[in-house]
Amino acid sequence: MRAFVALGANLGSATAQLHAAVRALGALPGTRVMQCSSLYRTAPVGTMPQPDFMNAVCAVETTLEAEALMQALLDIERQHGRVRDVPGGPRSLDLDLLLYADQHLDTPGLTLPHPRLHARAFVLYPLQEIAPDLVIPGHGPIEALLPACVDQRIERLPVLAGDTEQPA
Ligand code: PH2
Ligand code: MG
Ligand code: MG
Repeated sequence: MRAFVALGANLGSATAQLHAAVRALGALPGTRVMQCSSLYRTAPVGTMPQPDFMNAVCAVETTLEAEALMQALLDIERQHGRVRDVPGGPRSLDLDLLLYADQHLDTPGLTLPHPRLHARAFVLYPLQEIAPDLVIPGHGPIEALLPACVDQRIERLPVLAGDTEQPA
């Protein structure tokens, strides 16, 4: 199945964390990373003042079921030092399952499609970069969702591989 994973970080070596996360995704059982977007520097969305984020989106092909994949993402977060102290606060690594094939799911641990993906520039722009024709189940074509996010600051960074840049 094809799934899309959002990657984010705004603590420590954010870019290095995202690269490490891509490697960890590719090492999951039955899972291959098919595409990665550029890195994006993005203004924090939400009420809490915090540093800019680095964000990206990857497409994976996986034989894992959606809930097993979500558990694996949480394991990778923990292995990379994620501490869940302040809800919505800065994080060293955040991996969100955005879409899993065209599956709809609503369980305590996982909602698919991700409930906020359609309103977040830091997800939609990198997702559009790797899947421009994507139709978000329940929300429509990705390009139709972008105009509502134009007020969210986002900057596509030119270099991906080997980058050591950190958020400002
Ligand atoms: N993640 C959040 C809340 N706000 N803002 C940006 N720019 N990038 C994120 O990844 C992000 C956020 C909760 O997971
Ligand atoms: Mg998140
Ligand atoms: Mg998360």
